[in-house]
Amino acid sequence: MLNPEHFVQGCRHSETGYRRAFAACSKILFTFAAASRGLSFFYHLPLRYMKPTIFSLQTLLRDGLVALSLAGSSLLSAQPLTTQYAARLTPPPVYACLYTPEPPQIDGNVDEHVWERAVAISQLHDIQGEGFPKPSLPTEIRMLWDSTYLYVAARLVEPYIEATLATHDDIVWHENDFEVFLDPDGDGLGYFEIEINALGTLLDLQMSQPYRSGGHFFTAWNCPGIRRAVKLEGTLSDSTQRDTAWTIEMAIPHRALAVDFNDALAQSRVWRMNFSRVEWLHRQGPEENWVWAPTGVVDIHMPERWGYVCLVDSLNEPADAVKAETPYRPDDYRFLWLLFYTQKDFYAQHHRYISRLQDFPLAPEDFALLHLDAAHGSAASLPADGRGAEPQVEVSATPRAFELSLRRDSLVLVLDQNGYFSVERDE
Ligand SMILES: [Ca+2]
Ligand SMILES: [Ca+2]
Ligand SMILES: [Ca+2]
Repeated sequence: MLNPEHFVQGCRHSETGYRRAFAACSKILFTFAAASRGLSFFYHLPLRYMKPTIFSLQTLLRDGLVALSLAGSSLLSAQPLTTQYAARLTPPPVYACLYTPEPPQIDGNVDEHVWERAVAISQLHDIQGEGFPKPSLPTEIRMLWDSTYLYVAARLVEPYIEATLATHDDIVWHENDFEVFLDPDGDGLGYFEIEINALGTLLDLQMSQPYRSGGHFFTAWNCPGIRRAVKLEGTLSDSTQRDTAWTIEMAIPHRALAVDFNDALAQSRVWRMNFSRVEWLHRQGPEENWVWAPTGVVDIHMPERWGYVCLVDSLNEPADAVKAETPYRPDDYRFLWLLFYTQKDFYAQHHRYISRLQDFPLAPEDFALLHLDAAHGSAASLPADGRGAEPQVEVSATPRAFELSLRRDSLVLVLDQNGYFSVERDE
């Protein structure tokens, strides 16, 4: 029998293989120290305005920072990349998930006092994000955690509660459902999906990697030890009566999400998660996909777009005073993903990846993500020796594979062509 966990380990091993291969590739380094000296603006201008840049190019070449190439300029459009990919670059939500000394009773009642302290997510969005209709029915979601479980409570306002699929691992999203997506280690691979309908029927599966990277799903994975309960404020599948809502309570064991023999908690206290509510407003479809963190396209399998769920220890502070912190700058991460999306579109056109940073059609506006002009990384705030807050971006590629990295201080964010993301500490 195929063990999904082994498969995920296999994936990771092959990822390591790729990364070794990359190490042999020639690497091109562009240091944003140039930007801190006010040069990046001029460096990127040549793609559009050749004339005024001669002096700046000379300066750059004198600094030995770049050898300019316009090979990537066929992707050039009138807009900066951050505008072209704006729907996929909105900041994901960040949620402070509070520790609870007292576990909630998994009985479908989400009004018990334990839940009162949990922060409520009360606004879902169309999966495509801004500019698309807001969900017509309210949903409220809360989370808590302890040393054994992640707890999820949801209340879905629903005038007609319907569900007929009753067998475990039925495709419950063919009817109205509630879905939880979990990538505890945030590496974009080996993540989990748990869906439930108003009958309490579960569809639980593990994904090797997103479909865009050739991923497969394993419904044979049955979230071990999960506890759940559903409660109806109304009657099931009875169209003669108007209903109010249905509620869900889940206790998901950390150990059920373990990869590489690690407890998910030991791997990370900041999980990547999303919630989706599939609502068939019209029987013939298409279905609505209302999500916590919009991905920007009709594809939930973009773990890089999911929310950050920070499992915080705080017991005594009021929930809204608890600070949720991500383990790296989300904007640095988004900059890497901007390069990723550009690579994928470039590959679709040219059947090869861009191998040098200077070949990306980046505009000065795109560097705003790196906060070079903001308090964090302005020229004025950078240390005189050029080290410290300035980020360095590295691109290496073969025609069919690539690796992107962004180093800021001792933290290195790494992303490859499969969307495999890792954080390395370079002491
Ligand atoms: Ca309860
Ligand atoms: Ca993962
Ligand atoms: Ca399953």
